[in-house]
Amino acid sequence: MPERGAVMVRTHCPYCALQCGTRLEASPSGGVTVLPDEEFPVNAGRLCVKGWTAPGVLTAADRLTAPLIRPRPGAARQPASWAAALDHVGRELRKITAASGPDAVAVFGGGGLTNEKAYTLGKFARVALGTSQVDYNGRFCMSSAAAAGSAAFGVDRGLPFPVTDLAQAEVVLLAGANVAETMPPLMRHLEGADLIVVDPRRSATAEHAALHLSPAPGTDLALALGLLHTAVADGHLDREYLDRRTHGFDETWRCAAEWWPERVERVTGVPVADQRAAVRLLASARRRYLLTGRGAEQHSKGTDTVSAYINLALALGLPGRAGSGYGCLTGQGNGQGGREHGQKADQLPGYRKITDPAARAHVARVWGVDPDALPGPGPSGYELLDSLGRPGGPRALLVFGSNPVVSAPAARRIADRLASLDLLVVADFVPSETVELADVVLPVTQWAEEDGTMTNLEGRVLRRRRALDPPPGVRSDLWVLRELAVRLGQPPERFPDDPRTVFAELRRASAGGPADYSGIDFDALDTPAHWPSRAEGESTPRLFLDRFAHDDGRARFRPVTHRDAAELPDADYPLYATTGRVLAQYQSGAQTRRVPELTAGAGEAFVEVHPDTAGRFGLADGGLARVVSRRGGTVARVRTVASLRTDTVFLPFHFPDAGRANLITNPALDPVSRMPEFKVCAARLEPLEEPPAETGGGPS
Ligand SMILES: Nc1nc2c(c(=O)[nH]1)N[C@H]1C(S)=C(S)[C@@H](COP(=O)(O)OP(=O)(O)OC[C@H]3O[C@@H](n4cnc5c(=O)[nH]c(N)nc54)[C@H](O)[C@@H]3O)O[C@H]1N2
Ligand SMILES: Nc1nc2c(c(=O)[nH]1)N[C@H]1C(S)=C(S)[C@@H](COP(=O)(O)OP(=O)(O)OC[C@H]3O[C@@H](n4cnc5c(=O)[nH]c(N)nc54)[C@H](O)[C@@H]3O)O[C@H]1N2
Ligand code: SF4
Ligand SMILES: [Mo]
Repeated sequence: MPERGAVMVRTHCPYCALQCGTRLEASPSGGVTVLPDEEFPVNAGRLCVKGWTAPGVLTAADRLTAPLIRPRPGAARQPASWAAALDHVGRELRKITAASGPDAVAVFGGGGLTNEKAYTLGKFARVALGTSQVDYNGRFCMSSAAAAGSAAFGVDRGLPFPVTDLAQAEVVLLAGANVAETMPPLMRHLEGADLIVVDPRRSATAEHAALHLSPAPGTDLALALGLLHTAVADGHLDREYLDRRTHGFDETWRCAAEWWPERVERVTGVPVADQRAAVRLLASARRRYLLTGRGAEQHSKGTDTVSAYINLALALGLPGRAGSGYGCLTGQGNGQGGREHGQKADQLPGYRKITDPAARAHVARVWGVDPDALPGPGPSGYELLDSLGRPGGPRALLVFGSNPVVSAPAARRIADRLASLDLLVVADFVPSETVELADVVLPVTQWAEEDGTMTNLEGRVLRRRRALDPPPGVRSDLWVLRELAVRLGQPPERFPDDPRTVFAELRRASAGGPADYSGIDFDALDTPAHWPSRAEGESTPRLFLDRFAHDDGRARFRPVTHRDAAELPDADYPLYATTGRVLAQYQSGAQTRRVPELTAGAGEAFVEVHPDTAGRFGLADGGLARVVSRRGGTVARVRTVASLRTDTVFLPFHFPDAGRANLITNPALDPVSRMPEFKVCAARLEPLEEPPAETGGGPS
């Protein structure tokens, strides 16, 4: 029972793509408590520690509550009224555009933005700014899986089935996903299955596995080819399924035929016996799933790697069959919706292509503009960030929902690019490391203070609901975009700031596209609605049961073969360094580093090292090390882990300043998805003296 005077609101966690259902209780005194929503099937009464503590960010001591402006280059920032801040940004943007053209202004969005914000941000870039220079942090997250999924199935929806289907699985292969830490409530649906975990580390998830395969970072492609090889050699090919539902197996087999198990063992380090055991386990079950996460995807060959895993799933006849399937575990809160509605460089709403004349005509009609006025595709996330302030590159950037100073690869280089801009505008609710560099800071509302929709990893569209009033001085992202658009000469009615009105427009803009939301009613979202929804009330929890989304209804094998990571260990940098996440921190840590319960156990940068390797480099457990690559060095506390490969070290990327894992990561890009190689580079370790007194978030 809510306390007297308290209001109970059903909404969802602000963080990951699971979008656990929550009940918020806002007390009249202004506080808010969170409880899991027992009725929401994804988390069914559970939350992880980040979900339980999410209200802490609402009341963060350093929460942004007034706009800030740097009046002149080099001057200190000062608080300003909203009118002054928006007028200043409008004037500067008009000046830059007049001098250097519309592409001199760039936009960087985020997969945590609601559908309405992501949609409006893309529209704002194309219509109010007229720029092609727009992309978002999902490029660093979902892009490889999206490219491979679209190629195979004709459409990209992370999971083409509800997570509750996994509860019936007998075997689940998790490739590069540490869900025990990154989506803990998901583990409950996996309890009945034998898990095969592919991870260079014996991760928390691997601890639950029936079988743990531990390839060297960057060698999954060889491993997946080898598993396909063994599956075929041992007679597990589903010929009937191949003939009826797929194209292109023969060419794919010609690639996999060359990856016999002994060769795969030499490249990956996974013993032949373990490869065979994995195939035997997969083949022994009727209900089986193959899921990929960032460990397999964040590579300069991420797209081919996901394709290789999909090829394996297709050869066994998994996708599009009740009780089986392939899926990619989407990451950010709105990682799915955020990649559908047009904040991506090559995209218009509804997952339409910006190069498709029919798509341009449709969306331009909804927006009330001339299709020829819409710009073409722009550069990908990393390429966009790396071009900032260079000759011919953008001179201004607007950031909504990302903290690239911590999360972009080769972070020092990107921070330098941001610092070289004439104008950096950041909308956020906390002073992130990227906010610290901004010339104009715009303080915005958080999850519990706003309405909107999010689309979780199952393509399920959800309602985010407002439970309490934002602090005075804070405005919504939609309001900010409308006010800026008006200052750029747009009619205000073209940029509504009411989420319900924006969603109604998004329905029309997405109608007929691959991610079709036209049948979804904002006010009826207590009833699950999985896209595509082409008619009022239609929901599609399971895709592909009858046909795949290609014109002929068949899935496509994609022939791929192994290649090395962009950088391999050598005499100077003898180790593989890989990066990822821990349970108690989220992404760049901008939010979770402000919650004391979370920093208590995970408050500073660390590096996992095998004890023998630590000894070899003169390091002690609990001491400090510099982890050095060709891009630079990062400072981390040594944690010796006996189950780790001796040739590999692991760093979480949640920490700021000198503790940023991204000071060492390699920005080599996948040729198809333009995903950077977050998951492997060559590195060495150096012991470091303890500094006299600790400063900042990282041990610097
Ligand atoms: N606690 C927490 N949860 C989160 C997030 C968070 O920041 N913190 N972020 C959310 C987001 S946006 C995302 S994208 C998801 C990510 O979710 P995951 O993909 O589960 O997360 P990661 O830790 O990045 O990577 C998973 C595993 O990949 C392994 N790995 C490294 N290199 C390789 C390799 O070459 N091959 C294979 N097979 N594995 C490798 C790492 O050791 C790691 O255990 O998590 C979401 N949930
Ligand atoms: N080395 C390494 N680097 C990685 C990864 C890795 O595995 N290894 N993973 C990559 C992946 S998968 C991802 S998704 C990225 C994520 O990295 P980032 O893009 O930096 O993600 P966040 O830390 O979530 O940053 C979101 C920022 O936006 C703010 N914010 C949140 N919601 C809103 C909103 O609604 N409006 C506005 N205006 N602001 C908001 C938050 O306060 C925060 O400052 O990192 C990538 N970087
Ligand atoms: S698993 Fe994800 S959505 Fe659920 S409580 Fe944790 S962070 Fe929030
Ligand atoms: Mo992500």
